[in-house]
This record gives sequence, structure tokens and C-alpha cells, in this order.
Amino acid sequence: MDNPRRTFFKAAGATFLGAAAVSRAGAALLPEAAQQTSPATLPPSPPPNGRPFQPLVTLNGWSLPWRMKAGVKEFHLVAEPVVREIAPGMKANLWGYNGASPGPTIEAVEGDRIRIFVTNKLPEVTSVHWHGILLPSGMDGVMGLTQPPIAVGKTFVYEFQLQRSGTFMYHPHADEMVQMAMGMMGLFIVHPKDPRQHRVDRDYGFILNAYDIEPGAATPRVNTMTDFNLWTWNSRAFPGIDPFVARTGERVRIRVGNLTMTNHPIHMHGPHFEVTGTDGGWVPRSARWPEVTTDIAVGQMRAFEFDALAGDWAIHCHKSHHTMNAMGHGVPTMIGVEQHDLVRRIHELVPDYMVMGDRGMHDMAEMEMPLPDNTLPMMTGQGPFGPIAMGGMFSVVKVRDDLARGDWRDPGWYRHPAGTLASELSSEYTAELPPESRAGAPAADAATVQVRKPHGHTGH
Ligand SMILES: [Cu+2]
Repeated sequence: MDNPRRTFFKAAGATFLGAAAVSRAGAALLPEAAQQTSPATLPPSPPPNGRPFQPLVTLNGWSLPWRMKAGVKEFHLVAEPVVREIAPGMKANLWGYNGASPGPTIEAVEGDRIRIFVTNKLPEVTSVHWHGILLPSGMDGVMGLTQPPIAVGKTFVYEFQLQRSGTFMYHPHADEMVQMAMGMMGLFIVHPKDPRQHRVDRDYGFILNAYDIEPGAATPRVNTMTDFNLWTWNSRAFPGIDPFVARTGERVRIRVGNLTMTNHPIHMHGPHFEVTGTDGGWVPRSARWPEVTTDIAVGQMRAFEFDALAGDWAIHCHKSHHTMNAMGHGVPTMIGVEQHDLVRRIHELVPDYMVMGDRGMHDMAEMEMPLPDNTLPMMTGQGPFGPIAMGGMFSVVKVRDDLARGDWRDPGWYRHPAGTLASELSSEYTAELPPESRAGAPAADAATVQVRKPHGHTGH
């Protein structure tokens, strides 16, 4: 990613302006629009100028560089078609900003005066609404109501002063259904003026989004109202979503905005968290309570914080069909249905026919089914103990005692301390069980058995 200062000189240099021309022509010059097409999570770097703040880590994303011009922070967004890798093995044709969907995170500080140039390289008109930010009505970006459309090929400029810190978003307010279904959105973080306020050790952010992409296709169906089939965080589906890493004891904040067409109860295993920020800013300390799931409605933003505990902790949407990738919802429930004779007869006609679902759907996680090109398996991801069998809105909070401060790399899988790992009861102990509990199914009262003969397994 370009340093904003360097970006400025590159932009100015490209026009070969003489010193005398800079004052007038320079005032109209657009800042260079930085591009980033990689879905990697970029580690944060401290702001090169302006008020200090602790930068956000955008999950599978990045933050937009700016330049300072006479005390104003200038950003340049380019609305354009992009190709986004949803997860390894699948790319989607989306619309976004500056090379990616979602667009880069805009980060600034309470009190900053900012100027945002928006260039439209889409095949149709657009506008940008600064979702949740207090600003003059005429800067609100609602096509027809507060501004004319940004025509194809044209650039608009928005300028306002940031009055309140918090977690906000940006997205079009022109042909919204199509443009948001195509992935046009981004985070907008306003940091507190005093960097000691609301201080955390690690600050993560992502947007909940969803697509309807037919298996084998690459372009979303834009008229879908509710029946989306790819549930994503920052336009990534598990196992394409990076983990949230932290060191034991660190204070971690995760900020989430919802621009899908349904609510998502975001559930985190392990440490309890508190919602510390909502759509309008910060929640007073006296109004916070511990919880493990927070429901995020359409159009809402939530920031929650916790003290990191060592382990690998799942974090996911608790609607279980949102932790799966594209599938056919029309599949009948086959649990308990004996299909084998039927399968034998179908095989005579359709040699590739596969039986599924007669013992639940777990087999789907292990089988190698032929999939159309550019299609993600429905339930996938490999963990240290076998298939994780998830997709969509799922990731892992990875907390380690020995992670260095400022180290953002994936530390691998957790090494469980001796005596802290669930394991199968060995045959030595099952021999003591009444015969009806021995075969196959887990013991009805396994807890009692374990209390009587505790296991001494020590992990891996
Ligand atoms: Cu969900």
C-alpha cells in the first residue's frame, strides 16, 4: 500500500506542474486513488500525519491513504467493477471501490475536516451516503434528494467536519438494491480526538454482506430480495476469512456493520464481551452488560470488546444456514431414509448420482463431490481435529500467551494444555459400562463415567 505522502508527490509529479502553477491548478488536483486487489488483511500502520489514532485492522481489507491539503484530509474513492476472491477456489465479479469489495476503510479523527472525491467508473450513475455520520444534509449522498446522480465518468466532491467518533459505513444511495447486491460498501471509522479514550490493544472491523451467486457462476443475481446463498464478511466466506489474533489479556474490539438484507446474531465462543459502540457512538460504561451473542439488524453497526483468553474460539453468525456456502435449499430431508436400493437403480441410469443426507448432512463435509468450477463446497475448512464443516460467516479468534504485541500473523492452531481437551472414552473404560451403552452411541451418562475415571490425555 502506498504511503499517503508518497502518493501525493506521485500525483503532483504526474502533472509536471511548475511551482507557480501549483497554487491554482494544484488546488483542483485530485489525490491519487490508491488501489488494492488482494484479499489479505493488511497490518495497521500508524497515521503518517494529522492527529494520532490507533488504526483499525480491516478483516481481509485495508484502509484508504489520504493526503493533507491545507489542513484538510483528502481521500479519493473510485467506484468500479472489481473481481473479489470470496475464498480460495471462487472469484466473483462485483462492484466496489479502489479495486476491491468492500471498498477501503476510511479512517479519520473526531474534529478532522475531510474532503472525499468520488469518481464513478461504473456503467451507471451512483452516489455515496456516509451512513451514520453527522454532516450537513447536502453532503448526505441521497441521489435525487440531496444531490444529482454522479454520472458515469464524473467525479463528485464531499466535504464535512467529523463531529462524533464511532463506527460508521459508506454505501451508494442510487440504484441501491443493485449496487449493494454487487458489493458496494465500506467501513468509515471516526477515532476519538483523545487517543487514550476508548483505547484497546487490537481494533478489528468488518461488514456483513451477502450475495446470490448460482453455483458455477461469478456474477451475483441482483434482484434477490431475501434468498441469498453466500453469507460473507467483507465479501469473504469461510475458509477465506482471516482469524482475529490477539495475545492473552489484551483488550480487543471487533466492529461489525450489517449491509445484508437480514439480521445476524453474531456469537463468539470463549470470553464474554460487552457492546461498547452502537450506530451513534459509544455506550456509557454503566449501560453495558456481558453477553456472548449480539444481534445486528440491517443497517446497524455494533462494536464489542473483550479481554482475550487463550484458545481457538469460534466466532460466527448463529443462523446455521449462514455458516454454509452456496447450496440447493430444495434438497429434501433424508435423515432415516434408506436410499441404497434406490441408488443402485438410479446408478443404472445416472452413474454419477450420489446419495446424501440419510444420516444427517455431516458426510457432506468429508466427501469429495464433483462441484461446478468457481464453486465453494457447502461445508468445508480443515481444523487440527478434522473437518470444521463450516462456510459463510465463520472465523476463529486465536488468542495466544506468547504472541508478541503488534504481531498480526496467524499463529496456527492452539496447543491445548494437558487435561483441557475433550477426547473419546477409551475401551478400557467402556468395558465397565452396561452392555446397552457400549455399542456405537455415546454413553447416556458419560459425565458420571468420566468423573469416576478421569482421562489423562495431553493434547497433540
Ligand atoms: Cu447470519
